[in-house]
Amino acid sequence: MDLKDKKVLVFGSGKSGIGAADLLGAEGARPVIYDGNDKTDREQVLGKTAGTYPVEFYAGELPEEVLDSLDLVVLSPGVPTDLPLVKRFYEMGLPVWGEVELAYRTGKGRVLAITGTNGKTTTTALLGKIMKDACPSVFVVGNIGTPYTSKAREMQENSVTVAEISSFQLETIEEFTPEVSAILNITEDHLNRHHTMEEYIRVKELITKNQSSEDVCVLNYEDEVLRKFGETAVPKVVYFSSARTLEKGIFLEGDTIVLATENTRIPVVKTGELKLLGQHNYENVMAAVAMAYYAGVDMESIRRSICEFTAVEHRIEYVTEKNGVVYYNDSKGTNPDAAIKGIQAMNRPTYLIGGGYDKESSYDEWIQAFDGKVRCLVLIGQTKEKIKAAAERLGFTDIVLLETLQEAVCFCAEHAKEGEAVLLSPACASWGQFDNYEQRGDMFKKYVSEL
Ligand code: UMA
Repeated sequence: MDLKDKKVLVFGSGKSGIGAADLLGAEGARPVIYDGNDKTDREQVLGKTAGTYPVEFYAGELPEEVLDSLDLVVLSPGVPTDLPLVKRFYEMGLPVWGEVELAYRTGKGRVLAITGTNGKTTTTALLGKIMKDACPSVFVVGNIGTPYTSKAREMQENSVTVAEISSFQLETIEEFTPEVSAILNITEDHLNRHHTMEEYIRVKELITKNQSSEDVCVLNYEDEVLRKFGETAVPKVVYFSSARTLEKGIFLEGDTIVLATENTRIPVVKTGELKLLGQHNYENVMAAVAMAYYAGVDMESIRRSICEFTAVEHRIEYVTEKNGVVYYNDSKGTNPDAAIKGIQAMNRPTYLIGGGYDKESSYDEWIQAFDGKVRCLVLIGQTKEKIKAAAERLGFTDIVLLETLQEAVCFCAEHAKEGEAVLLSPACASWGQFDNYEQRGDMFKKYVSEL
């Protein structure tokens, strides 16, 4: 579609909406920014745009005459596709793209894309580093925090885009085609948005929707759903495994990551040479290595990059030590499965701060993973009563309910003793109390620094 002079509704005025509007404006389209929240401040939103193109703005109700004049709708990831207004767009026959689709159609060069319930940010950042160390023009975009749309116009034919793509973003792709994709794992998350596990799995698998047999998809062999998906997927499948030796693929053998192809067997690295810790991180490393290798990067260069790479902010991030108590920020633990990795990584008795926005998850497995390590579970947010009930049902009763993150930090600081840890790993999204997990993690670090 030639975007010139097209009237395009940009739904959502967050990061993605601003990125999409700026891209559309630069392409000569006429963007209309719309936000369902009627309290959205017009001046604040318009102030974030590039200011180089005419733009309309509406919040709350969208006037009928605007609706009737549209050529295209671009959805922000947070906007559900089954919202009555979105259903109306479909009924009207309007094309509805996600901002990833818009960016893909406007951008140039090769695309490597990663999805999965957990580990995608670390894998994206790591693959981004590998590619940056090997190629002159690399963009790391998507769910990781930099909207894909905000970089699309800078991309050239020789560019490589490394994109973290969430299920929310995959729901609205049409032509988006990564040359190499990866699905790291699929565990229960975002059921309030996708309603059933079947639908969540279907959406995640859409990352391969347009891939041909020339393209590659990297899949986790230890994830039953993905192992099965690999049997029928169209692209060439490369499995990774942290639990067994594979005939072909990439796997952990003892303490060595090995890549085996039809005719070679390459010992890539020993886990002790990596700065990333934990089995889940070795899986992320294997996925990134396989993606880079099949994207044509030299193994010596890959090896150097992965050995240099350190952890991502907000993911089991060491904050500081005060009075013998170590503070960790795992704000990225936005679902029970991610939070299980957080508590598993602790090697001291831990004051665990959890709770937040309700994504209709089950907390049982998370609570079972406490494994005697949690001295006290400090709960905040919408889910606190629900988590408390689940914990008590499972026989865990050292629970404190508080209102704010600041109160939680102060409580932990007052009670934790030398040799213990305080871990923010909420098992829930931050929405309701914070804009996003980054803000929640930043506030945690601020409150800790003020102790
Ligand atoms: N809005 C509506 N109606 C709705 C829902 C939202 O009008 O029904 C409006 C809100 O009022 C708000 C705006 O949309 O003004 C927010 O849009 P958004 O929720 O899409 O958020 P962005 O700021 O654009 O950030 C999005 C991603 N957010 C979500 O997917 C919820 C960010 O992922 C991503 O980093 C960013 O685009 C850049 O690509 C965050 C996330 O939490 C990190 N992702 C989920 C996750 O990782 O689990 C999927």
